[in-house]
Amino acid sequence: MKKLVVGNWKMHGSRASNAELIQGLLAADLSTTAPRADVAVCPPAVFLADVAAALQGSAIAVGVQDVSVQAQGAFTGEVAGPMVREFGATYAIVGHSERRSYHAESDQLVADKAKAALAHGLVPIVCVGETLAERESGQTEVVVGRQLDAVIATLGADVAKAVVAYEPVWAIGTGKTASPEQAQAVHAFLRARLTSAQPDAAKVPLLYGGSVKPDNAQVLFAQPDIDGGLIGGAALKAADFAAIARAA
Ligand code: G2H
Repeated sequence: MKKLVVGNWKMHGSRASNAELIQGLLAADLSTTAPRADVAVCPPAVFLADVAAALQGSAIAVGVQDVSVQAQGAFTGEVAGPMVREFGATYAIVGHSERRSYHAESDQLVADKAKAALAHGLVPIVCVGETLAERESGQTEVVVGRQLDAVIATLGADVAKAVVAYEPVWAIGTGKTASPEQAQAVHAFLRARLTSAQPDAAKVPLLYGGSVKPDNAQVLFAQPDIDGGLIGGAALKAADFAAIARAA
């Protein structure tokens, strides 16, 4: 399977810094220097049009970091799938742990967002992951299984069209990375859960996220059930992001 490497810019950047970052990514010529990876970046929604225009014709796709469950209407502050499609988005991250914790997004809301993304022509990148306390109390599979089950139940056979990202909360932006063995074990669990629910979902790309850097990407991506990465901090430096894509 071709790897998928997605940059999650979170709430970083300005028009000037984005232009510089994109210039660096285009100069890295990822279509030839990272041929084993599909690559995408997810800027803050307000920059989507700029970034999509700057990357048009390149090998780098664009996505958003969240999407509304609604298509339009009186939902102040929300951004809908058809709107971001119009501005060139291909992917929508849903259920990132920062949204689950800071915005109280439930498993069902995340699943509904994944469904809305698909309905509007976006590929949902559904994030799941456990906190440190949950891992230490042996609850990792219970937590990620519950998060994934909501998506399986809501999407049905369409879950095969989604991407799933395993992001242990304790490894996000902390510099702590799950060991390749820890990540692989959870990915194998997620693969089995998906496949037993929907045989077609065996091919759902499973991304790892959480302090992926150029120096740990290769060993993570070499694991049999790790199909790529969701990259935060290291996606803000063109050289680092390009090196991670090349590690695929
Ligand atoms: C996890 C990841 C990107 P970072 O949130 O989604 O960020 O690579 O900075 O840990």
